[in-house]
Amino acid sequence: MPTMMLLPDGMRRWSQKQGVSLEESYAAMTDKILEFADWTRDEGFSTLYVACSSIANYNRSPRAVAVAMDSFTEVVRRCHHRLNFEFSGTLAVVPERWVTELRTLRDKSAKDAGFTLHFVLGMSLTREVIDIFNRFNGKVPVMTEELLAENAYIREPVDYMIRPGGHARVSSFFPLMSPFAEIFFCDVLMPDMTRADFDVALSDLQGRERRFGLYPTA
Ligand code: GPP
Ligand code: MG
Repeated sequence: MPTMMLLPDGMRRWSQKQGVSLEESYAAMTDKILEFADWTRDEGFSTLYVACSSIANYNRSPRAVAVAMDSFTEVVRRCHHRLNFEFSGTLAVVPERWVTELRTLRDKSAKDAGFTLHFVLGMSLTREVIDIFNRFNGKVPVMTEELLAENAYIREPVDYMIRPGGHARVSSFFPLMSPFAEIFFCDVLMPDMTRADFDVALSDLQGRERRFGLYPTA
């Protein structure tokens, strides 16, 4: 079963556009991620990864961090009874109260639901590699691809990535072990994303010839 990764973006701009608070805008994101998970599940994906934050995002104001973390956590509060929930990332940069609640929700989540929602927090490719190196330095003879994969924030390859919000970049959000992930960028701000926008993204992604570095098959 294929895997999907969502990079939600554009909540500050949506709050300005709608003339609402950041809290209301992030609440709209919460609703939309829940919908997005259902769309993904309906389409036969095994897992939806959500790139919730980079390390740099924790340098925002305490209020901005709290609004974002509360809104992501609210997603899990509302759906952990009907899907499996996992999370990973640079957890040392995430304020403890959210890590604690996410751990509790993960442990209570529906492990055999057949669909996983997986949050990645504090993403950073350099920090990810440095932390893995330091964990194993001197303890293994050589670093291997297997060891890297077993300890990466996302262990399996991500097939498709969708980034709403109008920015054609992945910044810190690229999954380390997914060199052949197909990426779709769209202008719609995350809270405005509709099922029709999702369908356009998915049919574009599914229509691509994935070559994995090879020449096309004849
Ligand atoms: C997306 O919207 C940003 C995030 C989902 C990361 C927030 C996580 C933190 C821990 C702070 P935005 O807030 O960047 O809006 P815009 O793209 O409109 O500036
Ligand atoms: Mg942004």
